[in-house]
Amino acid sequence: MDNPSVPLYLGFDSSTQSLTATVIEVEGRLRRVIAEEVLVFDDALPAFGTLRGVHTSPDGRTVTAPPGMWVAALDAMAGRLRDAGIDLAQVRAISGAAQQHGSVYLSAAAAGVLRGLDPGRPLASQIDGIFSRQEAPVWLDCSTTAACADLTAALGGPGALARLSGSRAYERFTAAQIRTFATTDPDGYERTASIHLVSSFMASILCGQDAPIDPGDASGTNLMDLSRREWSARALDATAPDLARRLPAIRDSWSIAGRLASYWQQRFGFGPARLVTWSGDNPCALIGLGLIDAAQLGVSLGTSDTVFGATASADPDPQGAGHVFGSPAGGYMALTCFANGSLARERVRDAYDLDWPAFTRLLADTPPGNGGALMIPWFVPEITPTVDGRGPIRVGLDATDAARNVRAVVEGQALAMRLHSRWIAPSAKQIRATGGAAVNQEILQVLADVFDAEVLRIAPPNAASLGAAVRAFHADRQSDGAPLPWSEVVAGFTDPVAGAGARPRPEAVAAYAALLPRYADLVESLISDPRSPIPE
Ligand code: XUL
Repeated sequence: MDNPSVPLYLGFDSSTQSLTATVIEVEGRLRRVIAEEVLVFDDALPAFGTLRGVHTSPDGRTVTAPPGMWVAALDAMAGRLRDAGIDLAQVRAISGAAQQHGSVYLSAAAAGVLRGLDPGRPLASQIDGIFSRQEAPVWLDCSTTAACADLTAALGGPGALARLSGSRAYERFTAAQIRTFATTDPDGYERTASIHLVSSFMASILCGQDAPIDPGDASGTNLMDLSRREWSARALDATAPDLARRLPAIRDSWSIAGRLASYWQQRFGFGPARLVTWSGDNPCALIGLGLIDAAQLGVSLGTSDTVFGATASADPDPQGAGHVFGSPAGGYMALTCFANGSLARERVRDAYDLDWPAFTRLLADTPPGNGGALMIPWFVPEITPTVDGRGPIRVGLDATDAARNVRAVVEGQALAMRLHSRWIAPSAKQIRATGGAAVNQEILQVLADVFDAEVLRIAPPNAASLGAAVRAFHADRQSDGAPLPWSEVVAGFTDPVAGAGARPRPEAVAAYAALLPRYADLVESLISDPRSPIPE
C-alpha cells in the first residue's frame, strides 16, 4: 500500500454461510480497517451443493458441511485479497474465527499432504485424501441425543458436567459428535488420526501442520476442564477410546501456531507471517466488539443469534441453558445461543415474499408489543431452550398477516435473548451488536426497547473477523516482547459509530416489560408439556 513499512494484520471468519476476511493497518495510534471481503459459500462454490452453507437431512436433525469447501474458500479468498491490491507481503500476522463446535476428521495421510502443498495447484485438488470422514458435523446438528445422555451419566449429571466444562451436554458440542461417530462408524474412527475443530483445522491448512486449539473454542467441546484449560481425562474417557492422541494441544489464544506455509507465500505473495491460534466466532466477536471487561453485553445477529459478555467467574448458568467459554483475552465469557436467528427471520421474509427493505418497513409500521400478538420462533430445532422441531408458535397472531408476523419474529427473538441473558448481566445498560442483521436500525430499536438498554454498533460489519485481526495484532506484539494492554489493542477499532445505534423509548420499554413474563410462562408450559394447547 502507500507506506510499505506499515504492518497489516489479517483476520478470517469461517462462519456457517460465508468466509469473511478483514485486513487492518496499525501505525502507532492510528488504526484503520483497510479491507473486508465476504465469500458466500452457496454462491461462490456451488459444486459443493450446500444450502446456506450446510447439508441438512430431511428430518432437519443431521447437519453437516464439506470441509473441502472451507479450504476452497480460503484459497479463493487469498486470491481475492491479492486481486484487490492488498500488499500481502506486509501482513505480519494472521488469525481467525470459526463457527464453534464443528469437527473435522483427518486421516494419517493429512500430515504429509499439509507439509508438502504444491503452490502450482489449487488447494482443493490436493486435499482429497486427507479426510477420514467426508462431512464435518456442524453446530446446527442435533442428532446426538443418545451420546449426550451417555456423557451426562458418565460425568456425574448435567450440573457436574457444567462445572467441569462450562456447559451441560449439548448435541452440537464436539464430545457428543465424536462419541456418535466412534460408536456408529468404528472403522471410520479407527482411520482417524486427528480430530480438529473448524478453527484449528483452518489454522492447520494455513500453517501446513497440526495447529493447536485455544481455550475459547476448546470450551465448546464438553471435553476441556475449564478452570485448568486442559483436556479432561475423565471427559475424554467417557467419549471415545484413545481420544487424547487424536486431539490437538490446547494453547493460549495468543500463542503462535507457526509461520504461514510456503504454499501461501509462493502462490499469493504473502511473507512468512505469524499464524496465531484461531478461536471460535463468538469468542472473537467478544474481542471485535471491544467487550474486554464485564458489565456490557454483546449480541451477534447471524445464522445463530447469540448474547454474551465477559465474566470473571467460571460459574455455569444456574438454569443450565447457557455456556461458559474461555475468553481469548484471558478470563471467561458467558454465552447463550439460539439456533433460530437469521434462519427464522429469513423464513418469515420468504413466507410473505418480502425483501429486507420491505421486511424493515413492516417492522417500522407496526407498534411495539404488536397489540399483544406473540411468536415463539422455533422454525428449526431450538438450542435455548432445547426444543425439537416443534415449529413456530403463534399466539393471537394471524399467520396470513405479514406485518404482524415480521414484528412478532423479531420481538420473540429479542424477548428470548432478554430472558436467557439475565444470568450473564441482569441489567446491562449498554449492548454492542454485530452480525448481518445488526445493520438493521429497526431490529436494533426492538432490542433497545426489550432490554431497556442503549444499543451500539461498531463500524466494521463483522466483529468476529475484526476480532481475529485484532487478536493477530495483539499476539504479534506479545511475540515481539512489546505487549499492549487489551484496552489499547482494541482502541480505534471497536469504537461505536455515532448515531448508528438505538436508545430505549419509555413507552415501548413498558410494553415489553409487561410482555416478558407472558412470554416466559408460555415457553415454560410448552417445554414442560410439548403437547400443551396453545393459548388464544
Ligand atoms: C455457539 C454456537 C453458534 C456457532 C455459530 O455456541 O453454536 O453461535 O458458533 O457459528
